[in-house]
Amino acid sequence: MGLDASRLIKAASGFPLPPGIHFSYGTAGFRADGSILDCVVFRAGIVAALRSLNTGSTIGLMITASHNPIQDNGVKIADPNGDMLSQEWEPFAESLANESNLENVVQVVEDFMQKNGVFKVSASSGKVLLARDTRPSGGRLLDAAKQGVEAIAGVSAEVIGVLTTPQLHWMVRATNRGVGASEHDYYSQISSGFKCIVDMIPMRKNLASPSELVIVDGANGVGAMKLSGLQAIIPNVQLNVRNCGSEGGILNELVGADYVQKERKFPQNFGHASDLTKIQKSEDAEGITLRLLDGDKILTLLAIFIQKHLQELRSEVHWLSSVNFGVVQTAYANGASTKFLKENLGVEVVLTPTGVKHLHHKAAQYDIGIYFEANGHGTVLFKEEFFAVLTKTAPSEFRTEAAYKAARLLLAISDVVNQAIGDAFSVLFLVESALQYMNWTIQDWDAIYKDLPSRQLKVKVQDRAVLRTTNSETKVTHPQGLQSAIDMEVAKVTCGRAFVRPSGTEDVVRVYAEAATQDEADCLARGVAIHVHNLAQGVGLPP
Ligand code: 16G
Repeated sequence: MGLDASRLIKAASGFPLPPGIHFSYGTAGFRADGSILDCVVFRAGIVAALRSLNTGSTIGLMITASHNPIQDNGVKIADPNGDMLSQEWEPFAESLANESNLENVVQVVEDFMQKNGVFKVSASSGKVLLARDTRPSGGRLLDAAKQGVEAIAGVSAEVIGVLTTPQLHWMVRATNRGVGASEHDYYSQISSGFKCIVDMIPMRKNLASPSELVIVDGANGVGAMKLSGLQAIIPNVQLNVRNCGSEGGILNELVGADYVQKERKFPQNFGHASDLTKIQKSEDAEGITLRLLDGDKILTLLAIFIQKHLQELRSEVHWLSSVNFGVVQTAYANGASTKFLKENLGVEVVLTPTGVKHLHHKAAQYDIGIYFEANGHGTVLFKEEFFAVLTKTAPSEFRTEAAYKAARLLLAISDVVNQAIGDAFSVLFLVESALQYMNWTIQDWDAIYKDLPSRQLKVKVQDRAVLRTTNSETKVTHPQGLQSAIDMEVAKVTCGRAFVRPSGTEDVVRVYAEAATQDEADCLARGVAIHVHNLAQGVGLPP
C-alpha cells in the first residue's frame, strides 16, 4: 500500500507552518507557546501514525508541556513499550515539523517510509492513543494531532482525553502487552502492589492505627485531578491534595516539583507551621525550613530497599545469583548521592545525558535498573526475563521463606512502579511503601547522606546550539576555551564540580555547580555563568 498523497496534502493544508520559527525535537518532544503549535502537533500525529504502522503496535501521543508555564504546550510520542519515541525517529520528526512546502511534506514522508520499510506493514494495523493535560490550548491541539494521525490511511486515532503523561505511557505499554489498559486498571495495579508490600511489613504496627498523612502539591494541573482516582483505593495512606487548580491557582505558577527544585522554595499553600502539627512534629513550629528530598534521595531510598531483597534472593536461590542491578543518574546528581551509592551500597552507577529517554534506555540493560534525575524523573525497570522467572517460580523452589518473600516483594514493587516511564503517582506510593516497610521516618530517609551545597543558574544566549557537550554532559567541547575556563573556576573552590549544557526545553544554557560550602557553590556557578555569557554570545547583561 502506498501513501495517499492527496489525502495527506488536503489534511496538511489546514495546518500551515508559522513563518520564521524553527521547531526542535528537544529533551522530550516539541515545546513552544501553545498558540503556534497546531502545525507541529498535526505533523507529530503523522509521525505517530507511521510509527504505529512501522512497529505494528499501538503508539501514544501526549499533548503537554509538563513543567513549563501554562501558555506553553507540547507534544511527545510514546513507543510500543510505553517509553519515549525511538531517538532514531527524532530527525525525521524534526524535519517534517519544519518543512514549509506542502509538496515537500509528502516527499519527506515518502522518503522516510521508503527508507524504513513502513510499507511492509499491513495497512489496517495502526492505532494511536491520544491524550492531553489540562492546558487551555490542549483540546484544540489534541484535535490537530487526531487529524494528523488520520491523514495516514489505515491508522485509527483513539482520543482518551485528559490524563497524566505517565498514565498514557502506561496504557500504551499495557495495550501492547495485551493486559487491562484502562485508567481503572492503572489505579488497581498500583493499589494492589502497594497493598501487597504493606501486608508483608515485618512486625506491622497496630493494623488499626491511623494511616500516614501525605500532603501533595497538585501544581494546579492534571495530577491533582487524577490523584482522586487513587485516593479511594489506596490503603494506609491518607492524601491531602493542595493546589488543585479549583481556587484560581495557575498551572506551575509558584507550584510544582520543578519550581520547588529549581527555586528551593515551598510551593504555594505549603510551609505553614500548622502542617508541622498535622504531621506531629511541632518542635520548630515557627522557623519551618525546606528540606528537599529530591530524585537522588528517592533513588537512594529505592536502591536500599530493592538491594536488601535482591541480596536475599541472590544468596538463597543459586540461579538468581548472577542477577545484575544498576542505577543510572545524570551529571545533575548530587555528588554525595553518587558517592553513597558507589561506596556505601556498592552499586554500579552509570551517568547519561539529561532526559528520560537516555536514562531509561541505559537502565533497561540491567535485570533491575533504577534511574532518577535529580529533578525527580525516574522509575525502576525489571527486565522481562527476570520478571518471568520470578513470576513462574513455584514457592517450593525457594530454599527459605525469606527468599520467597523477597521474590514476592520484588514482584509487588514491579506492580507499583510504572515501568513505561517515571510517574509521580507510582513513585509516591513506592516511597511510602519503602518507608513503611523499613519503619523509617522522613528524617531517617533524609539522613542517608548529606547533600553537597549546589547552585543552578540559567544564561540567555543568542543560540544555545553553539554549546556542545561530551561525556554525559560533564564536559563542554564548544565554544572553544569554555571548558578550560570552567576548570579554572572549579580549581578555586573546595570539592568543586561544575558543568554547562544547553537546555532542551527552554531557550537557555544551564549552569550547575557544587562545592563544599553554599558560598563557594554560588561563587562557582556565577563564575562559570559569566564565562558562558562571554564565550557563547550571552544576551543582555552578564549574570
Ligand atoms: C524534560 C525531560 C526531563 C529532563 C528535563 C530537562 C522527559 C519526560 N522529561 O522535562 O527528563 O530532565 O526535560 O530539561 O524526558 P532541560 O533540558 O530544560 O534542562
